[in-house]
Amino acid sequence: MSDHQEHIVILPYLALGHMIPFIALAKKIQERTNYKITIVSTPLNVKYLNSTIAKDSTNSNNISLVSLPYNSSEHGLPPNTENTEALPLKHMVTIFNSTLSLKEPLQKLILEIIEKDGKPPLCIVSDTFMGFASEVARSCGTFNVSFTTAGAYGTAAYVSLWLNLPHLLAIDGVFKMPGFDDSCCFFSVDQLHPFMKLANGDDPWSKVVKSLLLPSFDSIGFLCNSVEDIEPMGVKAIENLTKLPVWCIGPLLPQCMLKKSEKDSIFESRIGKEHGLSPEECISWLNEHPERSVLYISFGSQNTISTSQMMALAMGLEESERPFIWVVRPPIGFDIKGEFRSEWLPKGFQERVSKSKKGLLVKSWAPQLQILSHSSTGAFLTHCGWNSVLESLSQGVPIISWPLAGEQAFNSKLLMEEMGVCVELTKWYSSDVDKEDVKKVVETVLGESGKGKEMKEKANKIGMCIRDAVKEGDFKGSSAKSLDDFISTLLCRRNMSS
Ligand SMILES: *[C@@H]1O[C@H](CO)[C@@H](O)[C@H](O)[C@H]1NC(C)=O
Ligand SMILES: *[C@@H]1O[C@H](CO)[C@@H](O)[C@H](O)[C@H]1NC(C)=O
Ligand SMILES: *[C@@H]1O[C@H](CO)[C@@H](O)[C@H](O)[C@H]1NC(C)=O
Ligand SMILES: *[C@@H]1O[C@H](CO)[C@@H](O)[C@H](O)[C@H]1NC(C)=O
Ligand SMILES: *[C@@H]1O[C@H](CO)[C@@H](O)[C@H](O)[C@H]1NC(C)=O
Ligand SMILES: CC(=O)N[C@H]1CO[C@H](CO)[C@@H](O)[C@@H]1O
Repeated sequence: MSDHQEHIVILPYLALGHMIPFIALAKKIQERTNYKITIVSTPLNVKYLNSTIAKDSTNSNNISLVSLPYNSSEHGLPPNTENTEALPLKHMVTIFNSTLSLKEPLQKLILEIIEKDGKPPLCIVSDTFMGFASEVARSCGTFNVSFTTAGAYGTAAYVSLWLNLPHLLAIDGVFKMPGFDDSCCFFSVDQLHPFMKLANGDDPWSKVVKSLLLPSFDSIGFLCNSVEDIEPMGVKAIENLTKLPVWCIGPLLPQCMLKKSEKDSIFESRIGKEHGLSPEECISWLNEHPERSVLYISFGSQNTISTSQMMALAMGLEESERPFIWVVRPPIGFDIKGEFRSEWLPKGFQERVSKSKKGLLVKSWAPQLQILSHSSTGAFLTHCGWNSVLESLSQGVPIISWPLAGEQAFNSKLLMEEMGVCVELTKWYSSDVDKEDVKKVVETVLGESGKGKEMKEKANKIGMCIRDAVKEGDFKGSSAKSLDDFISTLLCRRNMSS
């Protein structure tokens, strides 16, 4: 390797929803700078990352993968469990905590890199949940940067909640979220995931999450997979909480979604996932439906709902008579990778909706990007994971939210209150949902007039803003400029310290 070539080491959290934007970030920095990038993870995740990167013909040899020793059994996790996908909820805090064991091996790796390159890497970009990388960076003479794969608003609320526990002071179920501007600082205890509601500083979740997040404040700044103009109050809140600069460099989405004109001709598959349904089949089904008429339903790769919720959703959909594509995954209590069973849905549901062409049930994974960018798609019922939110908004598709984990209810609040592009159907696993609720919300959001029309217009505007943010060339968008600024800040710091 040449003496001048810079090297960046990146460390994603052990979840697919985090690794996907990390790979996109690595590619983006690599293409822009030609720096060498090393992605670090555990053995099985590296195997997965390797297979997804290998499938991508545009990858140069300058992105490499290194695995750190990790054995899930030694942490009390099921054997060969190295990421959160399909991991039962009760183990979630254990896998979080287990990541601390990567600290020493990471340090050893950085020292090896220094020996090989003759200088420290330019920086370590670590997931906000891997704050311990800050200490490793310092001890090795480099800089630490925190990358949050969630949105700015969701990140700020999530971090503030765990670090400050403001809900303990709630009055009538409402509390102020420290760090947020006074105009948008009121949050409701209802918006808290059951684990957060119980957090009091002494429970395992509070202790573990705090110990992982807090060291991230000791970095030189935060990278965020978002666009500053779509959630300025979130960006301000992170700056206010951390006293660090925030670079919004998102959305980290495939190119085909960001250039409206090309989207119909490009079939880029979602990395690492085998489709249950080919994009072509999906498109031809969508082609048979009027513009903006179809509801797309998916709760992501990590989450699922209960059997009774599935029943209510199915009945509500059938009564609404709106066409839908539904990615059906086994409900809670069933093996997430198991076979589909018809008893999860009302009797005869599948046959009826298939015969009437009202519904398309997809049993593993749907080509989400193609569906969202199709003009027949009118709304997205989603758990509000940030990747799904960005995918939907980038295409101007309004959202029906059903938060299930993490910071998702904060995302839903942002989408409803600040952006006006969303209606919330219900929350979490245990909540009751009625077929009438489903019907009502679907009617509202897909409605051609009133609130539905308003939401569509707002979503279109936000979509344009998102696509503009990543434009390169003479009229660079805000995220492209922000990425330039990030890289020049690193170089500047390197020069100051050497
Ligand atoms: C990645 O896969 C290739 C084969 O496709 C293999 O030669 C290589 O050793 C793998 N690298 C890692 C880090 O697993
Ligand atoms: C990797 O980076 C080096 C230094 O800039 C460059 O010479 C080389 O062509 C790059 N390799 C690939 C495969 O892009
Ligand atoms: C992981 O640890 C368990 C228990 O200590 C051991 O039985 C197993 O062989 C280890 N697995 C690997 C891949 O080293
Ligand atoms: C920063 O956070 C504090 C404490 O929550 C709050 O009072 C203040 O208004 C915030 N400042 C800005 C600019 O948002
Ligand atoms: C987290 O891991 C450490 C060992 O690294 C252990 O001492 C601690 O008890 C664990 N905490 C929880 C809540 O599992
Ligand atoms: C833990 C650590 O190394 N923190 C450093 C991160 O970067 C800032 C800015 O350079 C330093 O002040 C911290 O000490």
